[in-house]
Amino acid sequence: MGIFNSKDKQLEPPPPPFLDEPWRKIRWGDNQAVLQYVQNYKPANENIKLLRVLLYGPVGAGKSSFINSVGDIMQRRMTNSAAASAITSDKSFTKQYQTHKIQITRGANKTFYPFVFNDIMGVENETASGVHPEDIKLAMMGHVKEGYKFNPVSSLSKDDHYYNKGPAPDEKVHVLVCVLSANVAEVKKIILEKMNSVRETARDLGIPQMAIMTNVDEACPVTEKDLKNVYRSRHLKNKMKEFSSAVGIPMKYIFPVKNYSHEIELDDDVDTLILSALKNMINFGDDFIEKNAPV
Ligand SMILES: Nc1nc2c(ncn2[C@@H]2O[C@H](COP(=O)(O)OP(=O)(O)OP(=O)(O)O)[C@@H](O)[C@H]2O)c(=O)[nH]1
Ligand SMILES: [Mg+2]
Repeated sequence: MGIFNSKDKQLEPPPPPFLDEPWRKIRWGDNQAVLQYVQNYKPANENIKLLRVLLYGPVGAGKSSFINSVGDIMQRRMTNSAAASAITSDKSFTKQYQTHKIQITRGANKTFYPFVFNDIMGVENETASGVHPEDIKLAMMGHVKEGYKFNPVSSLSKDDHYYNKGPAPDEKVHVLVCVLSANVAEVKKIILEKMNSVRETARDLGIPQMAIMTNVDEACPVTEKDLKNVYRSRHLKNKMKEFSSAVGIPMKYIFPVKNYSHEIELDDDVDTLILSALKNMINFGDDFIEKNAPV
């Protein structure tokens, strides 16, 4: 039986929540090849030792959790590098500018992967709250020194001790990643405006941009049950389309992920989505390094 409106005219039944075929192909369980690809990565230019990824986005979107999750996957165990918030709040948990490196070997001769992540304070709702968009721009250009404590009221000034006057090529950002949660109804206009001004700067600097959509588990119960449903969920696809038009990043540069949040063991499907996003981050950043680095 169909659904009838007041005039007894039959309405279209709602579309089924699941697509027959996944709309993006991804090789579940083929993590070894991607893991190896990432493990073997070396920046395209030998004058650049590190590929730098900058994550930005609303408070609580999962920026720190994503960095932690990449650390967990690369080190094949649970770690705790970019402490994530344990409670949800509208104030940013991350307060300082910090570079997160991932160890290859532990002990006396520590070595690190040649890609690093910069974690920043979240973009907040009010005008004088959260990270100052100008600080994100300065970070992209490599002017923000490690340990700088974000001040929502004013941006880092040129004579501040934390202002890096002459950033080296690998202190600059090579790929900008917008982080959004699939589990929010709508991103507020003021947040989008702040994010758009960051994107314009990245565009002017030629820095490649992509996005990750976190919390796909919380936003879609069937995906929570089985992460392999992520590209068959109509809801998540619509959510991605919504984000794509809100932030102006094409769908093909948006990657859904589920961050490690409560797990104590690694999971192959969680790893597949995060590695897929990570591989693309590295590739986009490396394209930029190849084009722009000094020879
Ligand atoms: N279920 C689930 N929880 C997540 C996911 N990503 C993040 N979380 C949880 O969401 C909360 C906020 O995550 P954070 O990583 O601290 O977010 P953030 O973007 O760094 O936030 P600020 O530093 O405050 O701007 C934490 O409790 C995480 O465990 C996800 O993909 N799935
Ligand atoms: Mg954080």
